[in-house]
Amino acid sequence: MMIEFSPVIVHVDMDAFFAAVEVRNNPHLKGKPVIVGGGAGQRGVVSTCSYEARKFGVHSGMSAVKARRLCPQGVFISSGLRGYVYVSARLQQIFEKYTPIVEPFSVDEASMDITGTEKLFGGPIELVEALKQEIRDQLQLSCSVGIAPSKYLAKLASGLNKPDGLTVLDRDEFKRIYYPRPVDALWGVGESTKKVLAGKGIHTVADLASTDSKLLKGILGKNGEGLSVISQGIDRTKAVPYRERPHDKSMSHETTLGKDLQDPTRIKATVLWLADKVARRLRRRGYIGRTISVKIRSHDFQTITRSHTINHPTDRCDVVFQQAMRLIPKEYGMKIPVRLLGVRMSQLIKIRFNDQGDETLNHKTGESVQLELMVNPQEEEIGRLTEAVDAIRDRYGEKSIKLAGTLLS
Ligand code: TTP
Ligand code: MG
Repeated sequence: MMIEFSPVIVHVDMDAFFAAVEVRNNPHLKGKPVIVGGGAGQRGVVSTCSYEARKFGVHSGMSAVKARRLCPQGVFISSGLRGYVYVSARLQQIFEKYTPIVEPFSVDEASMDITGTEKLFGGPIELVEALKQEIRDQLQLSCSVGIAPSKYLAKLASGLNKPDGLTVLDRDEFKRIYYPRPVDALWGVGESTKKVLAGKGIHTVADLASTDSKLLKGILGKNGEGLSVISQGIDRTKAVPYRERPHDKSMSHETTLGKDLQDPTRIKATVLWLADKVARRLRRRGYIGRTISVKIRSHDFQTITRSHTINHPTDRCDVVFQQAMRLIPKEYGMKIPVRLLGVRMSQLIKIRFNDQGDETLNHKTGESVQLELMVNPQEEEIGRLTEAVDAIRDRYGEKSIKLAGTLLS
């Protein structure tokens, strides 16, 4: 297809990402049905699986027990999240060689606005071919790519010819392919929306596109309008590079102390409370972060900040707390009374998502697409504790549990 549209948006989605990284790291697994998550002795769910395993009907989110039944010869592997996050960061660097406008979408997906820059590579298709080749050469991984006039269409296109696909989708082609399909062929439309729409006689994407947007708003609330636009193949949202995303750049929390603190124990308790707030927000929104910063204002309004970047990104309160404490110069709280304390996490990496996108990420409903984090037993223990604490707070509110150390403050 000739590419005559503008802007030109490219969406890259790695093929069987976690499984592909495992196969690359263990070449004897090549060609085998590899299933990540729910490994030996593990309960839980499948994070993803190789295309060989998909032939047996195994898919993401399925219980490991069922996967074993469908594919007894499958090679089950615990996920090594840190390795995947590292590959994800390498991918981001490669994308940025082709255009400065790269918007990460999840651990293995990104949108790129290549409008204008494609000329440097001879055209959009040539650019994407060069990109795919570079990913193959540098990372020994394959991806599927969509090229379209919008982010949404590019995302859909990337899924049309998996694995190792390259698909161009303009608006006319979108209508031709999607209009006859059921509404849940659209990305972001799940079972419950499908049911509600079916109750109103709306079954196909074409039905959706021809329904008045006000009517859809009446049926689905705020999301109805968005869905109406998208069903017509229209999406005007721009790709926003990571660095420019205001909400996702960093997460922080600070507090002005009731009275200037000159008590190291209380400083410690306050930092723990702040670290807990920040870590919890990271988990809730599906991020891990690498850079921890503290902000300290002394009684005379002098403010200092200190930061440190750790090797393994984290969303854990205890790690954030320890790093934050190390960053606070000893004299604060001893000789110098403290007025304000803040903890910030930046260099964030998105590791969890749900099919509603970021804004509606719900800790509970997001669980079905949660990455399975397999770490050493001690970390796993802390992880379980963290999950339990999160669950109680989700149910009974922020104040229902306090970390022991913060009871002081
Ligand atoms: P996806 O891109 O949805 O899946 P995939 O890359 O494994 O396979 P595909 O070729 O169809 O794109 O997700 C990327 C990674 O995110 C995936 O490898 C594992 C993780 N993930 C989970 O842990 N749980 C989930 O439910 C899903 C959907 C993904
Ligand atoms: Mg993928």
